[in-house]
Amino acid sequence: MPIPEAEKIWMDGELIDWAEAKIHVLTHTLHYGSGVFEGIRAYETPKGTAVFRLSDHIRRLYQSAFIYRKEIPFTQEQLVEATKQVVRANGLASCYIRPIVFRGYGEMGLNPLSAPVNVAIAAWPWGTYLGDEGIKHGVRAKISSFRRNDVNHIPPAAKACGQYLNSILAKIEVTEAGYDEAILLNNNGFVADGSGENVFIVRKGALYTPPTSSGALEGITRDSIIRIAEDMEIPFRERDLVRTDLYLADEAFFTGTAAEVVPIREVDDRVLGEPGPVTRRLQEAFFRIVHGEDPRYEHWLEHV
Ligand code: PPE
Repeated sequence: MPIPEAEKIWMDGELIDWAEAKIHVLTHTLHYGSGVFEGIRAYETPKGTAVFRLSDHIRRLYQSAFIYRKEIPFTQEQLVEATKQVVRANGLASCYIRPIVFRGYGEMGLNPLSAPVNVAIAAWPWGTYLGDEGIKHGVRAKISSFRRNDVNHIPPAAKACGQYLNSILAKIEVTEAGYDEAILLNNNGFVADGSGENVFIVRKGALYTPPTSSGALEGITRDSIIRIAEDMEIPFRERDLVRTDLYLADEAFFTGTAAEVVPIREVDDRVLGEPGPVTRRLQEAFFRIVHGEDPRYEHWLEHV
């Protein structure tokens, strides 16, 4: 996807011009993937632009950094404020926001602890991640032959730059084969998540998603959907899923900040069909909430 340019990027405490947000070629994270990042969305609401669950995203950014013993030279409150500032400064009514905390220039080698820590926050307009058709009619998913990073190899609990090589391998494999999105199994053969999404299925009216111990990221959209489903009294359980649970599901869908809520129409050429009623209800509720049309979930919206 070509990035549509916005005007300003926040870097280490100040707003600078988009074109000036550059780093040295010997930046530690460029070589070793030692950064951590977040993906956040802001939406237009009747009360102005609001960032969806911003504080929860920033909290997860600090948790990712904590796993890699990286100290972020700002407080969480400062990064929450900086994120809002980026959205305001670019005049974006709705956008995708990418905070990244990376090991900067000054040290090489695998012990990162003395390398500097830099922080940048960028925002730009990003439409549907898996296509407008996909969000309406569902996407074709394929299980990748690459397995999800094991919890004791590159812990999926941290949203770290380097771990996305795993997603990249899976995404290339399945998109080159003509599918829209990859699903990764873990080393034990259980479903973990999509290349950049969590996975849910519906069977006999109940909702299931794999536990984070499977290697699934503790997604903020995942958590939102679980809470919305509970409020709708849709039975829900975290449970290990095998590939045939996906084949035999009545409905299936992906969740993620970039992807939002996307129905899965096919898995490995087994046709599940058009989005089912539970997926539809959850998807509609999600879009109403992020657009500020459901007062019960106002607390998830952080206005800029
Ligand atoms: N699993 C993975 C592997 C993942 O990368 C994401 C987010 C999720 C689940 C869903 O998490 P959440 O966004 O908190 O609901 N993926 C981010 C990056 C996507 C990209 O292409 O870059 C995102 O959606 O922002």
